[in-house]
Order: sequence, then structure tokens, then C-alpha cells
Amino acid sequence: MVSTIDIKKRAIELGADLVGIADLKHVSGLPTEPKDLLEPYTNAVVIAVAVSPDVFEQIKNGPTPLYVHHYQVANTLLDNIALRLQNEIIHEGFRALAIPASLIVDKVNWMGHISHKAMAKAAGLGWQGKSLLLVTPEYGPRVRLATLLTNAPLDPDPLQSNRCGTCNKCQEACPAAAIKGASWDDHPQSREEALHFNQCVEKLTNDFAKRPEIGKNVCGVCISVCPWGKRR
Ligand code: B12
Ligand code: SF4
Ligand code: SF4
Repeated sequence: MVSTIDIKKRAIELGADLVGIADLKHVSGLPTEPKDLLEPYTNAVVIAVAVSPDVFEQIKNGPTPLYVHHYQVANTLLDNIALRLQNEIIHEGFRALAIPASLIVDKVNWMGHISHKAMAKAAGLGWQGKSLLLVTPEYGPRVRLATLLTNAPLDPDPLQSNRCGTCNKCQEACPAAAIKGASWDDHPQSREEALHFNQCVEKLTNDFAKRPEIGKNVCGVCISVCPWGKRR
């Protein structure tokens, strides 16, 4: 029988730094690809892998080759943990589906299968800060995320409230001036409420990704300046 405590222990054993359970009722209306992705499932196991603080301390105005490498390895670790948990849950007779850590499935609208940030928030791992990133009390936004959908009967974790307060460090530091500084108790109604979205996309795709030593749509500045990540 799959139990909440066993799944959480197993995720940590496999290399997750944080794990939480979401009741999918909290995310009804969230856009997914395909549209009925969530239908067979009742819960999500959301896992986070922390990225080394020293990687972020090297980030000043843009990404470093070291960050690109750690970002890719963290994605692979997340995909491995999620796939192994998925198969173990299936062996117990339930449905389970690991959602890739960082796959863009709609390149026009810049969407994955589902927003891991929204799922992590629903699983009580943290809140979506002014940067729109998932901020955790333990590691700030210095985590990468993945989601495992399942119909196994698991106990959901309590939600966390927004703790950005009067801070606006990410807004001040953003090299694309993309962060508007808006705040919310639950979640923004659109990405545009939080960001000048196209300015962020433009900076990542037409500047950072075109640098030969980077080659990916990464940045890391709004992650590195967040005081919740520096507390560790
Ligand atoms: C496409 C993509 C991008 C695009 C678009 C980003 C974006 N903001 O959507 C680009 C290339 C610009 C990008 C940039 C970055 N990305 Co990116 N990206 C993704 C990817 C693959 C899909 C995101 C997606 O589908 N968004 C869809 C929108 C609608 O979701 P959203 O942004 O969470 O915002 C909405 C919901 O959260 C909603 N919401 C929250 N709760 C609820 C509940 C309900 C009911 C409803 C209706 C809505 C709702 O409110 C928002 C408005 O609708 C994810 C991986 C994944 N599958 O999640 C990584 C991911 C979001 N990226 C990540 C990161 C770190 C970055 C960057 C910092 C770059 C970098 N690696 O250095 C920047 C940050 C930009 C920013 N400030 O948001 C991490 C975030 C980790 C974290 N701690 O939060 C992710 C989760 C990858 C991972 N596996 O860890 N990214
Ligand atoms: S990823 Fe970079 S450009 Fe985009 S919001 Fe964060 S700091 Fe700004
Ligand atoms: S830098 Fe400040 S405003 Fe931005 S997400 Fe972190 S705590 Fe929130």
C-alpha cells in the first residue's frame, strides 16, 4: 500500500531536498497540456532539488556556464527521482505520471505540460514571489522542481502564505526590468500581472541564449538576489 510518509521518505532517499503533496482541487482551472491532463488524478507529489548557493553567488548580471551545467544536472536528477517514484506507485496498482522538469511543449505561449511553480505552491512548498518564482522558506527560489501526478490516496500538505513583504530586490536587479513588483496572497491572475513577460523572454532568448558559453534560455538573477535564498 502506498503511504504518504513512505513516498516522502523515498523521494528524499532518491535525492529530493523537499517534497510536498498537493490536492489537485487547489489547481482546478490551471492551464495544462493537454487540457484534460489532470483528469485521471487526485493528487500531485511535488519535489524540489536545491542548487548550490555558491553557483548563485557567482551570478551577477546574467548566467554563468557553471549555472547552465548545474541547471541541466538538477533537471536530470528531478526527472530520475520522479520516474522512479512513478514506477514504484504503478507497481502498487495506482496511476502515476511524471511531468518533465523543464520541457517546453508550447513554444508559442511558452508553456510546459503544467506549471511546477503552481503545483509546488499547492503542495505547500512555498509561495510565488514577486519574481513569479516559487520561493521556499528553506532555500528561497534556489530550487528546481518537478511534479508527479497520481490517483494514490495521499494526505495533502497545508498551504504557505506569501512572505515577500516590502522586499523588491528581484525587481531592482532584473536586467530586463521585467518584474513589476506586484504581490498577491494566493496567485496572480496572469503572468503579465507579475511580469513584463516579453521583456524577460526577449532577454533570455535574444541575449543570454545567444552567448556561446550559455546557449540556453536561463538567467538566474532574480533567483540569486532573493534574501530567502541567501539566508541558508
Ligand atoms: C516555459 C518556461 C519558461 C519561459 C516562460 C516563464 C514563465 N514565467 O512562464 C521562460 C523561458 C521565459 C522561462 C524563464 C525562467 N524560468 Co522557466 N520554465 C518554463 C517551464 C518549462 C514552463 C512554465 C509554464 O508552463 N508556465 C505557465 C504559466 C501559466 O505558469 P506560471 O508561470 O506558474 O504562472 C501562473 C500560474 O502559476 C498561476 N497560478 C498559480 N497557482 C494557480 C492556481 C490556479 C487555479 C490558476 C488558474 C493559476 C495559478 O498564476 C500564474 C498566472 O496564471 C517551467 C517548467 C514547468 N513545467 O513548470 C520552467 C520553470 C518555471 N522555470 C524556472 C526558472 C528557474 C526560470 C528562470 C529563472 C530562468 C533560469 N532558469 O534561470 C526564468 C524566470 C522567469 C520568471 N521570472 O518567471 C523554474 C522555476 C523554479 C522556481 N524556483 O520557481 C521552472 C519551474 C523549471 C524547474 N523545473 O524548476 N521559463
Ligand atoms: S529571469 Fe532574468 S530577465 Fe527574467 S525576470 Fe528573472 S531576472 Fe528578469
Ligand atoms: S527577492 Fe524579495 S520580492 Fe523578490 S521573490 Fe524574493 S522575497 Fe519576494
